[in-house]
Formats: sequence, structure tokens, C-alpha cells
Amino acid sequence: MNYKNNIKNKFDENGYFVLENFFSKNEVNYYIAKINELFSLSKDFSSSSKFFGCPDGVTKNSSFWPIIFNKKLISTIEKIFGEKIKYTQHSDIHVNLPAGAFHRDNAYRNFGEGPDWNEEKNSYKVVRVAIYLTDFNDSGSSLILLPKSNKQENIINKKEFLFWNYLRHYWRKFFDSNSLGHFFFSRKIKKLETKPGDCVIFDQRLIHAGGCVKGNFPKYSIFLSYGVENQHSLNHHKFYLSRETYLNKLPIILKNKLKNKNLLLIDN
Ligand SMILES: O=C(O)CCC(=O)C(=O)O
Repeated sequence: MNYKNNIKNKFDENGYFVLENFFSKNEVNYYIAKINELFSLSKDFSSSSKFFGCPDGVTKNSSFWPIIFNKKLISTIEKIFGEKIKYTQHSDIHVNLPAGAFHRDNAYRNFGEGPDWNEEKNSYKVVRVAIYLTDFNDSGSSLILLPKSNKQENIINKKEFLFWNYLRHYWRKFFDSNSLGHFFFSRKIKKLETKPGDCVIFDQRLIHAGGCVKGNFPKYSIFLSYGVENQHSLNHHKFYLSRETYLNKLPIILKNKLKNKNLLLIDN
């Protein structure tokens, strides 16, 4: 099996693909410095409990735009989809996002309900890209995934999903969310323990959660999104733009760059 088919097959089978060492050590250090600058953190910032977040941070800050145009990233996603892609925005920059509830990132999150699940006319081809700059061993940096949950879900899975999220909701009121690990008994659960520079590409409909943050160093992560030019990508873009914290209009320089590189979604 050649490399291209391997990427596509793995993504099609599980709903995600991991590009290990996507960023070099220099790039990792560069982006950590840029994130520190963004949140006015000192270069020796070492807490793993204080959270900082910038919704749509990649779109808003030009230092991060080279990631959007990264050739390796774009060609990997195009290999997965077999089609050209567009930037669908939905970006974030996080430091120490605490352990999260299980969730999907797409617009219509209940399995089988709503346009995201109707692929008669257009295949759903929208991905979230998660780039981790820190090591599991130092910070707990990890992403929890429920493989295939973009394609399959039964009633027991649904009930278990609700159970864990209900538990985490109440746990957070009394305890640190990072002290409750992630478990799932009715289907396979995959815990990706990240190395600096790892990049996870996943179907926006895949159930996932940020892992527990712990250790002596912060967890740094960068998120963005792409999709093929069809109604699903447009719905996704519209869904996130309806949030106050996302940029409604792209910065003009970015918009022109996206246009030149054929990455601009038509509704911009
Ligand atoms: O913190 C993480 O690694 C995951 C974040 C996440 O689940 C999200 O932004 O949707």
C-alpha cells in the first residue's frame, strides 16, 4: 500500500489521522514564543493549571497564518479527501485547556440528526486540525478520541456519552476537571499522548475530548479547520461565525492570500 492510500485508508477507517513530527523543533519553539507573546506570558511560564484561550486565534493573528498555508498539511488533507480544500476558519489557540467533556465539533452534533449526517448530495468532508506543541510526559498533553464515532453510534454509546458528560459537569463544580480521567466502555477509546509538533487531523463529527492537563509544563495547542467546497463546509463556517468570538470578516490581507492560493471558501 502506498503512502497516500495509507493516509486515506486510516482516516476513512477511524475518522482521524496523526501526522507525527509535523512541526520541527524550531517551529515548535517559534510558535510557543508567539503564543507566549499573544497572552503576555513570560518565556519561563510554567503553570499547567492556568488557562488561556484565543477563539479564532489563527485567523486573527498573522504570525500563525503560515500554518494555514502549510503545503504538507494541505496536501495531506487533499490526499484524504481526493479533492481540493478551502480554509473553513474555526481556529483556536489554547494554553492549558482543562480536560474536557466528550463532544463533536460539527454544527449538528447529535448522531444522525441534521444536514451534517446527510451525505446523499455531498459527502461530509470537513476536518479539524489539532497541533500540539508540548509533550505528554511534561504536561499531560493528550487528545482522547472515539474512533469511528463520525460513522457509527448505537444507543448504548449514546447513553454512556451522556453519563460521562453528566458526571464531568458535576465533578467540575466540586473538583478539578483534570482529576477525572476519560473512560469509555461501550466502544473503543484512543488516548493520543502527544509529542511536540504532532498534528491530528480529524472529521469534525468525531467524538473527542481534551485530556487531563498535569505536570510541570503548560500544554500548548493550535487548532484550525478545512473542508472541500460544498454545503457541509459552508454550514460549518456559518455555524462558527455565528459565535461572537469568531471573526466575521477575514482580515483583507489574509483573504487575498487565501484567494491567491485557491483556499478561500466562497461565502467570504
Ligand atoms: O484541548 C484539546 O486538546 C482538545 C480541544 C477540543 O476538544 C476542542 O477544541 O474542540
